[in-house]
Amino acid sequence: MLFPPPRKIVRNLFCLFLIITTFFATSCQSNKIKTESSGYPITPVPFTRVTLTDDFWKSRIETNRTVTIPFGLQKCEEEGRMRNFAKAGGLMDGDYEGKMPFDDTDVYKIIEGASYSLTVHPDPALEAYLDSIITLIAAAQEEDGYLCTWKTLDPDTTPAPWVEPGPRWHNLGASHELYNAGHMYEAAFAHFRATGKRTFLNVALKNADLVAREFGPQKMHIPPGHQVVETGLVKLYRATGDPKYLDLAKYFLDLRGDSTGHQLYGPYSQDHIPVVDQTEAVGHSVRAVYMYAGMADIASLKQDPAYLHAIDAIWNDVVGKKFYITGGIGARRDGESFGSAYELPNMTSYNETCAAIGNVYWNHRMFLLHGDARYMDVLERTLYNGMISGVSLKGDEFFYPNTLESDGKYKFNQGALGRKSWFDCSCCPSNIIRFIPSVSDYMYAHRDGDLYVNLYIAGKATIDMPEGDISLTQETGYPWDGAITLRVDPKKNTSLSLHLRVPGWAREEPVPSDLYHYADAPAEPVTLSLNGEPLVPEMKNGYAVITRTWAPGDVVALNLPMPVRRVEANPMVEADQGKVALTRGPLVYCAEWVDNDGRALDLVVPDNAGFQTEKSDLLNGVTLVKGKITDTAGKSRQLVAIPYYAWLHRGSGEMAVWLKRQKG
Ligand code: FUB
Ligand code: ZN
Repeated sequence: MLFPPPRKIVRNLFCLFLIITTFFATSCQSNKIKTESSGYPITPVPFTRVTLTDDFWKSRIETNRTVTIPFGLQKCEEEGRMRNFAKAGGLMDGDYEGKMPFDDTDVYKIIEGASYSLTVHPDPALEAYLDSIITLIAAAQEEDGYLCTWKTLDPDTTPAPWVEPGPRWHNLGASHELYNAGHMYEAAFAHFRATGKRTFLNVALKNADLVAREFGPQKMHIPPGHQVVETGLVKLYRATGDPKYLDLAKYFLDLRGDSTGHQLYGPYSQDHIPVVDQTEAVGHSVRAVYMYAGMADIASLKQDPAYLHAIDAIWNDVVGKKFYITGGIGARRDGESFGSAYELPNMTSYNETCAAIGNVYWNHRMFLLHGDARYMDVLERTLYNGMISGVSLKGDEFFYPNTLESDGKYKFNQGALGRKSWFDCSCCPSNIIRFIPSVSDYMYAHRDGDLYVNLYIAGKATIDMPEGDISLTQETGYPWDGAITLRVDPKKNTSLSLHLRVPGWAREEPVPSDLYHYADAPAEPVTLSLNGEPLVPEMKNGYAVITRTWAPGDVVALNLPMPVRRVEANPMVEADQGKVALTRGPLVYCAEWVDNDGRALDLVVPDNAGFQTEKSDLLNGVTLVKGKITDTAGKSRQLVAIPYYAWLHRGSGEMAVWLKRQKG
């Protein structure tokens, strides 16, 4: 079954009536995004202008489209998330189904991912199904714009013991009403952008108008416990050009650490001091990164130096002290939160998939603000390791935490030892669904006469530069191979600076801080040629910059040597002392029991061990890393390591990213 049949919908005449009236009511309004510019100094090239031809991401996106999206929709239908909207809209009887006050958001996030998917892969059946769900969502919206199904259905009961029942906006630290709203805004923006239809956007705007009426200095003067409404509001600002939404986003951020209207929630919700005074990443990691993304939006769109100063400091704290080599963040299981500086345990590492995705959102914004490749280094490391590990190769099972070590016994994944098909709190699967289709959003960007190439993924892009349209065609086997050719095809001869990111991993800097360093001989140098002639480019902020007048058919070849590299952690990271991690290009490797005689935690990788790589058909065609090593008993062993993202597809057992360097 491709999609769960929208049976309750087509049968319902009332819904048909709603569709028709909504259509007529909205057909006179604009179907274009008002502020197409992102509002950042650097403009990202949207994924809609990029066609991928690679094996790695294209197949992930296709799996997301054909497996994960339908699977997520089916789960939402089975578990009552769709019915909750129908019930709140009076289309059927019954109580709220679900254990979380934010089950609505899974539906929103899947609509967001499905909308992005539709943009690059039109699918009338999916589009019609989304129309049906949006009709239900619109029905669930109360007269004045309020929309949160569990509250509408019965404010006197609660889906979870940790949320107090009560009227609207009661217990806002836990109720997730504005968290629901934020994901609704983000999804509505995506749906509008993808389809040009205002159906969902109008629901979101009506809700945001209510929020704008009810929250303010002399009114409800309380921030939400969980951030995301801020970035959602910024998107509504982009959709409409109405500064009210942008101001409201800043208002909510400024409320943090301000106890005049509420008792502070504390560091868990980043509500201990004003955001502009925050310099360290604390508390719940997903809340935090969504907030930092929102702060970046305000720093840029409102050109606010205090915001900029704060997120720069927080970024240094994360990347310098709280960042796993896999790109994971949020070390502590307790409170799903950041740990203290250098607190990066392996076996118990939490690293929620949502936090990795939020970190991508945040770092992309940091790049758009600063134009420095270091943010893309963080983004890339997260993308290829601690984010993509969150979904199985088949696309129907998920990690919530992404641990760096397993003894094959500890059920680290919400009570399971393997990826699970769904969770009571299914934020991670639905976040994967919304994120994957837009991966190519992060590849290219431009500012004036500068064109940035940030990620190496084979495909073709058409970039709308002020100088005229430019086509870029990338050929590469990345992430398995660091040879990249880029054909530049301006419509006519065009003068511009091409900024090719030379990843930190190819510049002897695995991360842009002293948290990790390479502990072996430097790799061969990176080389570059233009139309076959070697070129020594100017290096600026991590980019090889080639400034010239480009002619159609110019070809740049960049070669990023990809030897297996040994990484060591800063001595302050206790968990990694005496250990080494193996990486190759952007990929972090791990040893899994199944390839290593049933064990992984007893492996010893001496400093003089040599490594070979071997292309394989395993796990959808990964390149293996092999080497002669020993074990803790002193026995000679053959190490076989696989990319971290691909572990736990072949049964559970020991796994380690960080391997001992010595027997003792
Ligand atoms: O609270 C909503 C989501 O549920 C959070 O972002 C996740 O960490 C999970 O706790
Ligand atoms: Zn999650």
